[in-house]
Amino acid sequence: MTTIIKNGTIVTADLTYKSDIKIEDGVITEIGENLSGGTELDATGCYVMPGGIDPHVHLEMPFMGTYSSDDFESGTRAGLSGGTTMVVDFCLPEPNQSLHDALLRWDNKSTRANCDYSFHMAITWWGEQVWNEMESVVKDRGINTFKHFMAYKGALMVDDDEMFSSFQRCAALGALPLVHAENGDVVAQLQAKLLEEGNNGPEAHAYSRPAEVEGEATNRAIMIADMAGVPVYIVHTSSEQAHEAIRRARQNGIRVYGEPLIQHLTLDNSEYKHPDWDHAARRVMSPPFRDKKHQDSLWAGLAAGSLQVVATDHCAFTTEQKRNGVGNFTLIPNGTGGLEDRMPMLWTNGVETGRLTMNEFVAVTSTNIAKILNMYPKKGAILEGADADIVVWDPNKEKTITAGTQQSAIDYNVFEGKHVKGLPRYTLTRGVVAVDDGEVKTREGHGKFVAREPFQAVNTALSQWKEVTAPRKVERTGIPASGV
Ligand code: DUC
Ligand code: ZN
Ligand code: ZN
Ligand code: ZN
Repeated sequence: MTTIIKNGTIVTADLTYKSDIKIEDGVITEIGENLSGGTELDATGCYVMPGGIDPHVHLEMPFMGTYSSDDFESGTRAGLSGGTTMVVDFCLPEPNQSLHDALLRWDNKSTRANCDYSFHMAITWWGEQVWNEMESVVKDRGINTFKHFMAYKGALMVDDDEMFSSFQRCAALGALPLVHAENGDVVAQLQAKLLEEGNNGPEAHAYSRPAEVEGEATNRAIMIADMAGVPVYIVHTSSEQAHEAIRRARQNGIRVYGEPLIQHLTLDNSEYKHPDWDHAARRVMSPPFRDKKHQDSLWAGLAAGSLQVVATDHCAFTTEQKRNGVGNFTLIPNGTGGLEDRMPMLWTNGVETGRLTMNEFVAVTSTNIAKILNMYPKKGAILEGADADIVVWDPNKEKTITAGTQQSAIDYNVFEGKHVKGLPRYTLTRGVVAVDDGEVKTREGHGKFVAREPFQAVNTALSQWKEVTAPRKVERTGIPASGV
């Protein structure tokens, strides 16, 4: 099957130029002028960009006594409708569960995906079995990223001992550790104190997770990763304190990546003071929304390159599910949606306002993460030989976001009423048209798992925690994401 994208302007992380694209059997086979033959898609007046990659989603995830309500079908459909052509979900083993058994469940759920996907493996418990299985997860399953929760005490949280061990294992295997950086012990104490004082509403959720909680944990994760001799990726970076820790480490030659969410960039903590309980509870996520000072820091980080990726942490719960926390904010399922709106919201608030260039937009929505996760240029690129995951972006197409017309399965949208300018005319997932002249088509089961090779391991810690007798040899080849 041949498709030609005609008359558009290609925008990549590096270049902007006019050219047509030929796609054969899901792969870009030619980029050049005046191409013809096959099905033609008219991109006149549009930017032709690598499809978005959302590296942080939780689809049909068992969490806080329930399951997140978008599954691999509705979640990926929502993504495609907004120009996102790949998602990476987190496989969460239960305590003492084999990592491979947990993966079987994720394999099952993901068969319905409308676009390609991959998994991160979460380290939810620790022991010799996990240490052993990590090797086959990397080598046999093509999963080169391991997530660590420093929060959710008594549930998902790992302590420093476990984290340091796991990071060293990652270093040896050529895997990249990911961290949810919030000090779970401090959060637990603050939650108990707030409840004791009678603060049980959604606004107390934000009080229980101040920016310091995130700054401390981010700094600790970075230092521990440095001692383990492994790069580290901080998910949902939401505060200046966390950003500062990342910036400082990068200046010191430590490879750290930071991932702000579109929610934290565009929504603030005044939402938690809304008089309507449902309104506030629907916005409860961790870390919580912050004030303008933090938002400005995140935008600055994207422009300056000290933060590299914009994600969503898409974890959608219905109003009914949120109401589990009436009378006790700690029981409100944590999570918000964003998969469908990430690209239009970032374009509108970033490119349209001049805060980001179009090339930076492509870098932070697609190319950077493809490099960091070691799947570039199969993903995140418009190059001959790359997968034809492409969005034909109409910068003049507008809409007002509303739950009534969204693809997501839940009954509200945290961006309700926001006006966006810049939307897909076409979205292609490996050459298959999923958004056709603005209209979403279901491609259930089309999505394939994307395996990712390990990185060449970085075996020398950059820090001095052990005696150095000879000049230290620092391996720098093959480390993820050179140039990111
Ligand atoms: N934060 C959320 O808000 N939801 C899912 C998990 C997380 O860390
Ligand atoms: Zn998290
Ligand atoms: Zn998450
Ligand atoms: Zn308008």
